[in-house]
Amino acid sequence: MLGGSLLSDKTTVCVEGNIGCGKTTMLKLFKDQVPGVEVLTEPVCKWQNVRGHNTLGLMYEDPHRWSFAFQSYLQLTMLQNHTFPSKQPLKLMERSLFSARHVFVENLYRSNKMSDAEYAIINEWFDWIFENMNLNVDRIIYLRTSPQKCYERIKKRCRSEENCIPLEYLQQIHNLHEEWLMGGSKSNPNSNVVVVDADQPLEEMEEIYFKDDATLLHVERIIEVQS
Ligand code: TTP
Ligand code: MG
Repeated sequence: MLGGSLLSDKTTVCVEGNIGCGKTTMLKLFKDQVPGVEVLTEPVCKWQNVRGHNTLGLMYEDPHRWSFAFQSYLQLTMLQNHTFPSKQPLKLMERSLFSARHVFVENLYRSNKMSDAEYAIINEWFDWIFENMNLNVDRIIYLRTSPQKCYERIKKRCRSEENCIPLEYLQQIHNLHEEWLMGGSKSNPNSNVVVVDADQPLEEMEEIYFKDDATLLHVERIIEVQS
């Protein structure tokens, strides 16, 4: 899954972790404080307005009916970010095609919200894209949180579509992140994953990102190597 050398022209790092773990907050910090980084936050607003349709809302209201359509569109928007030509040496992306597939689609299928045929079609698309397009991901930063913390943060931020998310759903999403990024699973064979304990208050995470040698500094070194 992961490929490319850190010495290649462009480096792509994807930030992953449960819903509400602090991905966007982290990306904003990088955008403001680290030169040479192109930050691509997740296009949630696109999902909320596909030619006037709030597909994120539809998916939460009736996942059996809408999850396939939603994940199909989401896959397109992720591909748009993967192929976005970065002007900076480091492209920092919120999420990826890989978490959409290995976490969210997988969860919808395992919880019987996506049918066998829908799952097969999404996977045909995913496999074709993976095999035919150069999705260069050099590193994943995994913001690892407890589902309980994410639950509290989601309640606090009040994204209206997410009012109905139960703790149990966050536990499932957490488990699949763990399976994908920590389990040495087949879906992530050559993993280059930096794990960050992101349970601390978001305000305190800044200190961790900018002081912890294993995370932010590592990314800065990538920029240094290239410049
Ligand atoms: P996240 O991708 O987890 O983004 P976030 O902004 O909630 O995370 P953070 O606070 O860490 O920045 O989820 C965004 C919403 O989209 C959330 O309601 C879950 C949903 N989603 C899916 O249903 N399927 C998917 O494949 C993805 C990537 C997200
Ligand atoms: Mg976000």
